[in-house]
Amino acid sequence: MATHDYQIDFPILNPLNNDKPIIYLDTACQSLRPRQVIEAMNRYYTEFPACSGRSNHQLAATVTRLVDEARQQMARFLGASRMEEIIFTRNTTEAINLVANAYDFQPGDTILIGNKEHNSNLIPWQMLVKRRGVQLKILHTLTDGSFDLPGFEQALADGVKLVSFGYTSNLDGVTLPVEQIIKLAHKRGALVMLDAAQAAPQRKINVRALDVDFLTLSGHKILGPSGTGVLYGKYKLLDAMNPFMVGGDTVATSTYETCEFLPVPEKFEAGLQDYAGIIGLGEAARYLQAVGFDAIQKHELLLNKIMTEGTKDLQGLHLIGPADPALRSGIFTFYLDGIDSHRIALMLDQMANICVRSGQHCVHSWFNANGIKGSVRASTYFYNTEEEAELFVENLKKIRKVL
Ligand code: ALA
Repeated sequence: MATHDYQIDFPILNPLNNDKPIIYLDTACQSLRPRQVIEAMNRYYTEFPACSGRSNHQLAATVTRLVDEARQQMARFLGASRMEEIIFTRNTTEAINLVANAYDFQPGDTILIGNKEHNSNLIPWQMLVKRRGVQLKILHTLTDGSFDLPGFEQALADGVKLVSFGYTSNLDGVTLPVEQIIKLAHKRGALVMLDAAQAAPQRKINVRALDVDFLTLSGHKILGPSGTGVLYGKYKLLDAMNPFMVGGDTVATSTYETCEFLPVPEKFEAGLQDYAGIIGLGEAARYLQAVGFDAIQKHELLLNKIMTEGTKDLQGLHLIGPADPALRSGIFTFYLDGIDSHRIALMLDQMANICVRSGQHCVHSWFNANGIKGSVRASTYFYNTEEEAELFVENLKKIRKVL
């Protein structure tokens, strides 16, 4: 992969702009954005900074057209059958909250999630337990960290309304066998939602081929603007759901007593939207498709191998997740005996401009259950080079030597 050619597109990586290059290994939190995305957003603010779907003047008509194009782009990106199945949200968190609050869950319904879920796929369900009397069940991974298919089948046999799993874990990078999961769940009449926030940046997703009922992603992890995201849902399901947030542009008309809601997707997109963000997100999807997911996966594996092999003899290093880097996508999460993870992250930053994330990565429940205080997560993408992965290893060794 010609990583250096891509780096030119990312302002903080472009060597022409920076004498002290940043080594950005925090893509699992937020990816960087190429200039094409930034320029698409700037065009909105400079050339047609108006509303979509409301006013009739020329600026508004341009925004309406570009928002429609972005929706079509995201529908193609996910393989949706129609663009109305794409709901723009602020992020994955909002998309999951939308389903949790708008789907007609009944007291006693069971929601099944995994034991490594991000807080965004845990807390909305905990709230439903309190507010609507649903039951929340947790499926634990097997001792080797792999998905417990027999345990899953057993849980389904007990009756489950919705299964909601992280497609790829933001903690250890492990991807679930989603095809099998969806088939088994549907056989037992359960709906499936996939949190694809970490999967969408590195694999081709086809919601129709998967037959998944709901799927969420965050724009900021796929080269898109902060504060953008998508909820995909099968049209029939979305159509039957009540809106979550209500207000302007969700209704066809209203009286003082009542209102008539617009169809999907408008009924789920209340108020003025982040038009620059939506247009930028469409551009991000276009850019990512041009890079290609096969190339991204191959490159992530190359870098993860360098980090895994380079640190395997480091005294007191504990890897979180499987030893084989091929099972961890672009994620390398670890802790070092005797050194606070935040201290490691600060030292990497100060010593070599290496940006990583430290702490519990919004998966507090897993860390608390396992009695682990925190960890350091280095996450790579196609814009990282082999030399950067080697520098990460080198600096980690230096830290181990001095502490
Ligand atoms: N989910 C994001 C992360 O893992 C915030 O860093």
